[in-house]
Amino acid sequence: MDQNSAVFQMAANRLRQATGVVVFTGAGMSAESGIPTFRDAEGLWHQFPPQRFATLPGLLASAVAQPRRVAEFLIALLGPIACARPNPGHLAIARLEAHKPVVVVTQNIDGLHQQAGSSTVYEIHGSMLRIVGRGRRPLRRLSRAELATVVDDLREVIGSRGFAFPQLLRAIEPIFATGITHYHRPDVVLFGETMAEPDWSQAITAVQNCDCLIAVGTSGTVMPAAALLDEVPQQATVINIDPAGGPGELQLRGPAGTVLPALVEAACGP
Ligand code: BV8
Repeated sequence: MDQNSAVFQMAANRLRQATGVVVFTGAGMSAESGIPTFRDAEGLWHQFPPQRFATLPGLLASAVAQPRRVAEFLIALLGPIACARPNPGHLAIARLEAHKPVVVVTQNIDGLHQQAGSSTVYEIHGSMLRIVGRGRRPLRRLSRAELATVVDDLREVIGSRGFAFPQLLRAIEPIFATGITHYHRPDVVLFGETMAEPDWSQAITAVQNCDCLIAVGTSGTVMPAAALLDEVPQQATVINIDPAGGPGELQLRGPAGTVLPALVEAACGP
């Protein structure tokens, strides 16, 4: 990313003049924190088709028919989240709050924006760090350490002889249980499920009232999240930060962990 380029300077000027900023992030935002994206070459959906692993009916059917494969999916999904830390991109977004009102709207479920210090974060696909009951009734928070223990337990049992559905359920009991008297699950929006509220409604309102939206690390393929960009006011600036490019007037092609700190410093000073 050439910080002397005209497009970078224009993006910095627009951000400096902005009075209300929305940062809209996808999986690419956390790539430099060690969390794989979904649709890049090594992405999760290439190894684990979402219709079988990211819908509730698909996941339950796969858990009965292929418990080892579901264990592998959960290890691949939860392992990186359990040991992730905010990267310089997350920290730069949090620093921006010292200079202007910032709302983060994230499709990610890893809690890294809050851990970096961002104070207004709408998790429109929910969070892996919260456990809910029926009707998404909040039950408790889940620490990264607890998540790491579930992953360690899965790694331990997956290789045992006779590993089957009952052993899988036992290993994931801290995050998922279903029964007549008890039910709990991660507060994550799977495909076919409605968006997390009130975050989704608040995200739409924030986008409708911003004058600068920075889209970071999203392929714009998942709906209705990607349709948020249709809610940006006509006169607002849309900056896109992604090595592959993406929707937006100003394209800053590069990794979030490098481009965001440079952009925030150019706009607001060190
Ligand atoms: C719903 C939680 C309705 C789980 C996720 C309209 C048209 C077509 C389809 C639909 C539609 N409306 C609804 C649908 C169906 C479906 C859908 O969108 N399907 C898609 C696949 C076509 N949507 C839904 O089901 C949604 N629900 O609509 O409900 C309803 C109404 C009433 C009653 C019942 C239901 C729910 C969708 C939520 C699904 N859950 N996640 C989990 O996280 O494991 S989606 C999942 O994809 C993640 O949340 C992820 O964030 C999200 C989007 O992907 P991206 O974030 O964009 O990630 P991706 O890998 O694609 O791209 C990464 C980008 O980063 C790339 O561009 C890459 O270049 C870039 N990058 C890489 N490295 C870096 C980088 N950028 C910067 N720096 C780097 N270092």
